[in-house]
Amino acid sequence: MNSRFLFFVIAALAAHLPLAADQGSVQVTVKDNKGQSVADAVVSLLPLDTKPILAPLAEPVIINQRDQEFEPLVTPVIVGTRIAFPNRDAIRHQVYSLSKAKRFEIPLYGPGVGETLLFDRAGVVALGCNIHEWMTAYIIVLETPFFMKTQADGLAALAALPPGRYRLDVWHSRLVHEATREVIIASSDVAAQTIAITLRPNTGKRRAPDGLGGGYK
Ligand SMILES: [Cu+2]
Repeated sequence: MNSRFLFFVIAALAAHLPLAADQGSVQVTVKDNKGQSVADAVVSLLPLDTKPILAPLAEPVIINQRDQEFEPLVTPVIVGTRIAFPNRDAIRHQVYSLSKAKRFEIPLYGPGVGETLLFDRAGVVALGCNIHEWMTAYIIVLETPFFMKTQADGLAALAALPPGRYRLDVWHSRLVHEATREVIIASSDVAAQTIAITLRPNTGKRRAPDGLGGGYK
């Protein structure tokens, strides 16, 4: 192959490959109506002009049961993801959900990996434990690969977004009103969005009561 031909082929390929510069990003800051940063909110972007490629991880995502709590509290996943619920405590738990997106009950089980379940419907799955009524967690099953959970600073930064129109949604377990808006992502651009949400007061006990001494065995 002569070198001029090779150069031509490479140049032609480069012209058709999407370059990094053709992708946009967005930084979303979620605050409550008092201006405080909100952690554990899920920011997702659903493309409105194209169907996103949904490629769930091959390995199950893990939600632990540790010290009589689910960990993490909030787990966003792509539809079609499998999730395992290992019990890291010395006592038994009984994980269940009554949510429309996944109704299930795993029989009482002790320390170990337990069952792995497939989450194949979009929606919010609220988890509970039949033994320890304070145990709560949420799985957010999404029909888009573009999502992120906010950290303590309320920030979710999403990169490598194909340019176009998106529906931006913010979910939080104590959200009062739906928080959604349309955004346009342009290439090599960082769009900044600040979203103020109203939250119900946090009345739920998150941690196991002190001195419970192991609970149900
Ligand atoms: Cu439990």
